[in-house]
Amino acid sequence: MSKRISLTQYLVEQQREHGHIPAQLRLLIEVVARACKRIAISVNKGALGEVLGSAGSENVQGEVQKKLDIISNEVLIEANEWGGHLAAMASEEMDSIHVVPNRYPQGEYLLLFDPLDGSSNIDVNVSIGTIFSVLRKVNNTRGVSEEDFLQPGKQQAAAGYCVYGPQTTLVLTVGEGVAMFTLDREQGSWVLTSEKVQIPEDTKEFAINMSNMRHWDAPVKRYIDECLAGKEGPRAKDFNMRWIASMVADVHRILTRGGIFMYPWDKREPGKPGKLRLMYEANPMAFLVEQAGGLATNGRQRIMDLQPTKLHERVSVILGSRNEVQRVTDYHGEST
Ligand code: AHM
Ligand code: MG
Repeated sequence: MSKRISLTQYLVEQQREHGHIPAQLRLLIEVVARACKRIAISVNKGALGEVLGSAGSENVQGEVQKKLDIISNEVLIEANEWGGHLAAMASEEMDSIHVVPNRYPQGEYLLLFDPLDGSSNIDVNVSIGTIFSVLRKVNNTRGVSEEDFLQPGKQQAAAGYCVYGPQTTLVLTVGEGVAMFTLDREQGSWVLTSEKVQIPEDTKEFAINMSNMRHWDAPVKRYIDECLAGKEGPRAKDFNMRWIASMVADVHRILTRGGIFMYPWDKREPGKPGKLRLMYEANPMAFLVEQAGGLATNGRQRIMDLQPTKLHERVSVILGSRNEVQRVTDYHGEST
C-alpha cells in the first residue's frame, strides 16, 4: 500500500517547500477541516439525529433555514473562535459578521463560509457541502468591520469545500494547486487522495438549471442551444447534462472529470445579479477552479477580479473547463 499522507503532513510539507503557509493559516485550515468532520457526523445521522427538516427561521436573504444549516453554522463558529487565528467570520446564514469575542486572542485572518450548501438536498439524502474562503485582514490599525471582508477573490489566502456524499472529501487550495483529502472514518483522519488536480480544457458536459431557460440572457441561450443541437449542430458533438442542485457536488464533478457549471443572471429579478453568493460560493469555487487550470467568470469579467460592495452580494457564475467558459464569455462580449 502506498504511503498515506495526512492533511497535517501535506500542509507542513507545503509550508516547507513553498514557505507561504504561515502557522496561523495552517491551524485555521485544520480547524475548518475538524469542523467539517463534525458536520459530516450530523449529516450522516440524518433522521436518527433529528437534524432534518426546517428550523422555522429565515436567513438574511429571506431563505428558509434548515436545521442542518444552523447546526453547521454553529459548529464552524464554535470550532474557530477560540484558536487565536481569526479576527472575524462571515456566513451565508448570518446577517452580519461574527467578531471573535474579547476573551480570545484576535488573529490576522478572516473566514467566510456557506456552512451547508445545497440545502434543498439535505432532506432527500443527496450530496451537500461546506464551502469556505480565507482572507487576510489587511488593515491592522483598528478593530474589525464588514469593510475588511470586502476584498476581491484574488486576495484569498486559501479556499476549499467539503462534500458530504458517498465519501466525505475535503478539497483545498492555498494558491499552489488543488489537493483532495478523503475522510477515513475508522481513523478519523483526512488522507490525501488526489494532488495537482487539473480540469480538462474541453468538455462535453454542462450543468445548468434548465427550468430557467425562458429567463436566460441571449448569450447563455445561444451556448446551451448549440450544445443541445449535438453532432448535427455548430459544435459537432453530443453533450451530456448534469444538475445536482448542490454547487459543491457539481463543482466536485467538474474538478474530477471536467465540465461547465452555470448559474447565470436571468431576467426574473432584473435588479439581482444572480442567485449565488460572491463571497461564500463564487469566489472560493473560482479560486479552486483557476488553480486547477479552469476559468470562472460572470459572463463578462473574471469572478476573482470583482470588487464586492456588500457581504451578501450575489453574482452570475460560469466556471469550469477553460475553453467552454471562454466560449460563453466571448458570446457575452459579442452580444454587447
Ligand atoms: P443554498 O446555499 O441556499 O443551498 O443555495 C445554493 C444552491 C447551489 O448549491 C446550487 O447550485 C443552486 O443553489 C441550486 O439552485 P436551484 O434550486 O435554483 O437549481
Ligand atoms: Mg450555498
